[in-house]
Amino acid sequence: MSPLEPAQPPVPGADERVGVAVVGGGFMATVHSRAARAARARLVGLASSSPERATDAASRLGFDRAYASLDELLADDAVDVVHVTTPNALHPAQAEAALAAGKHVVCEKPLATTPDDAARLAAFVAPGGAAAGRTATVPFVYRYHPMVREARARVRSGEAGTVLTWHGSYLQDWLLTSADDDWRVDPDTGGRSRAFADIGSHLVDLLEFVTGDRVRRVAATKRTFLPERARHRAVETEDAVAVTLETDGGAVGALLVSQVAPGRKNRLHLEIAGTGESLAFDQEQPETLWVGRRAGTTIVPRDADQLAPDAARLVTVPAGHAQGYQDAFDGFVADTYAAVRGAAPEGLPRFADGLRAARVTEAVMDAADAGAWIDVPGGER
Ligand code: SOE
Repeated sequence: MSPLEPAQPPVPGADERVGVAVVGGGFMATVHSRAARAARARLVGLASSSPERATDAASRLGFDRAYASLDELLADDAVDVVHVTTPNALHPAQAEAALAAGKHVVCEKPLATTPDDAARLAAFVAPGGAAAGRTATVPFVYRYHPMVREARARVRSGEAGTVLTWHGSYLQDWLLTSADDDWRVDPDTGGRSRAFADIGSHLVDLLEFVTGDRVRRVAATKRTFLPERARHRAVETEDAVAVTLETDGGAVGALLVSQVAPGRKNRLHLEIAGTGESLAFDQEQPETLWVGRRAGTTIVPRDADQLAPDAARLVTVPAGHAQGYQDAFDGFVADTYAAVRGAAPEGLPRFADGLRAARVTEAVMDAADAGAWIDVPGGER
């Protein structure tokens, strides 16, 4: 890896379009590219695992050109922001190379497969780091559902009261059978944790984001129900994990994360109970927030006129017209590019948040392996 040299970050002028390149050509490259286009960026080019794949993905996703290599991409002065959408194990080297080349970076989660690598990346862009001032974000995109912001605003205003309990689950079924396979299954490409790093990290990020509280320690149990898959004969990464937790603020919580839950496609559900009200959000029903009080319950609709300002600003289509996953991604990418231009958008998930997720993930895996409570190191947010 090349050493980082201090460099002035490229800041496009107000009337210039942000120049974007993507590394990777899979599902997430498609989602990132759509969001970049929605934010009126210029889709400059794309690099993938081979020149042929890059050519195919660049033309499919509407980029001006394909690059034969990451080095070629990084040498292109027309690129202001690099989106890293490759398998997890490649993130640290590619994100670091992009920062060293003077680019702003959006790096898919997990930011890195070890806390040490995530800490190194976060330190580069922290004040005093070699790439300080550069925008470096991680797509914890569920923060960009307006109803998540509404829940957060109700905690921040005191309306929800003191938060007593957290519970939540993130359930999928795309890895349900031994015929289902993916690079995430293999620790060499995906990292030590699969289900928790891939989706449990979203759940904890959201709970910490909404409550402003932090996980202090965890106990966990995990299972690999399918030890053999189509291309992987000795699977070690977890299909499911259950976590009990305590927070700095004195709340207790329980979480279930599974990629083998039939019928659940992408069901993130979280609920917090405060002394004033309970708040529940379901990613498969993102148009509403359930608010429970002892005197009765309310279903709050995604109607900008009824929401807190930070929630209302993310409403992009009128009430009654569905707004979902890609819209959340679009909001995240739009805020990233606003930060590139010098703004400080509220709640933008940055590399420090990627480091936080890496630390929580490591603690959950350690707790499951040891059968003991494990403290989550803090201090980076
Ligand atoms: C696959 O599990 C996946 O695409 C995750 O990698 C994303 O982070 C999540 O948003 C949807 O599911």
